Amino acid sequence: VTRSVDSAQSLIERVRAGHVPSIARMISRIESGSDGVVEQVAELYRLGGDARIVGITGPPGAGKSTLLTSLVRELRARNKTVGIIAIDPSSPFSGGSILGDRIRMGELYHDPDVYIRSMATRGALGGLTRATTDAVAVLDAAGKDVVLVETVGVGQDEVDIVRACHTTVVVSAPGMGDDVQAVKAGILEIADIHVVNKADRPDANRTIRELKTMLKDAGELSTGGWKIPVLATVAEDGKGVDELVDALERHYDHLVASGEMEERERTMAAHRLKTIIQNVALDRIEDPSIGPDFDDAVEDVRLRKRAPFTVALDLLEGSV
Ligand SMILES: Nc1nc2c(ncn2[C@@H]2O[C@H](COP(=O)(O)OP(=O)(O)OP(=O)(O)O)[C@@H](O)[C@H]2O)c(=O)[nH]1
Ligand SMILES: [Mg+2]
Repeated sequence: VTRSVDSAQSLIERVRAGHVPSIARMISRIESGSDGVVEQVAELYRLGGDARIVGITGPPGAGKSTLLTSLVRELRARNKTVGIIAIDPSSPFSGGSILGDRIRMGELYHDPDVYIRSMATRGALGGLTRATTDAVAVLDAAGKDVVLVETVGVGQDEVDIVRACHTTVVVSAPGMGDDVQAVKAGILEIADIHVVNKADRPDANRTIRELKTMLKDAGELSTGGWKIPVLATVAEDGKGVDELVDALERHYDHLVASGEMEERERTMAAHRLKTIIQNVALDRIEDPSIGPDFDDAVEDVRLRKRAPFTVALDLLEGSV
């Protein structure tokens, strides 16, 4: 027992030192729910809190992964260490390819100050999983200056990413068709920074104008003293990426100076707690060794013997 405590301790120390294989092992332990991982994550969580967490979201194919690669290059040029969690889009909406990303980000895998990890998307209740947010906490505790979280902006993830990050960057691209209007409408209010990627395309200016008009109409060009920038990038050759890093730094300074940082971190903590409570409650309710039988409860509701709300409360009480 002493030995496993020792090795658990040294794993945490190696993670803290930014040791790449140890970070990888720690995240694998999280993914597989290994013994003692809850305590390890708890310790790492207490040790973290210094990283800037930046969410990158947007419709499939907008160029998020390519932009991420250029963004990391620019951050490294400014001596920042970087962690990346790419939420593996198993959704049918996305053409996201891990293999493609690996080739695209290939050079980054050789830099010991960059750590990249793809993780499966969605828990039982949708959105970012506990494993994903725990992995962010690991990279934070590992001393990464910036942790980037890439998600495909369709549905619940869009809202979730805001509740897990200090700054949210929404990436769109020109010529994505009418449905991009709906996507934009859904993600308009979550962006701290808008990026129109593929600015090398001739129709990029129109997209930028449209986006600015939409923001203006929604009265959201500026919130809490922060003027939401609409930036143009060509992720493939890095054009506009230094302006994006400047904007990220300005936003961070704004959060600190305005006191909004505290508010965001409160939102992040509250959301994490709520998500965990939901997951734990559901796990317990569905575990027949703990509470009343879930399948029996389902039958009672199906046969209308008892009302869903009553049954749900009974299950919750029986599970504690
Ligand atoms: N012309 C042009 N093409 C780009 C640019 N950035 C990315 N692309 C291309 O757009 C395609 C999609 O790029 P990705 O980076 O995989 O896009 P993504 O948003 O990560 O895609 P998903 O992960 O599938 O949602 C690729 O073929 C890229 O080479 C750009 O600035 N200009
Ligand atoms: Mg991608």
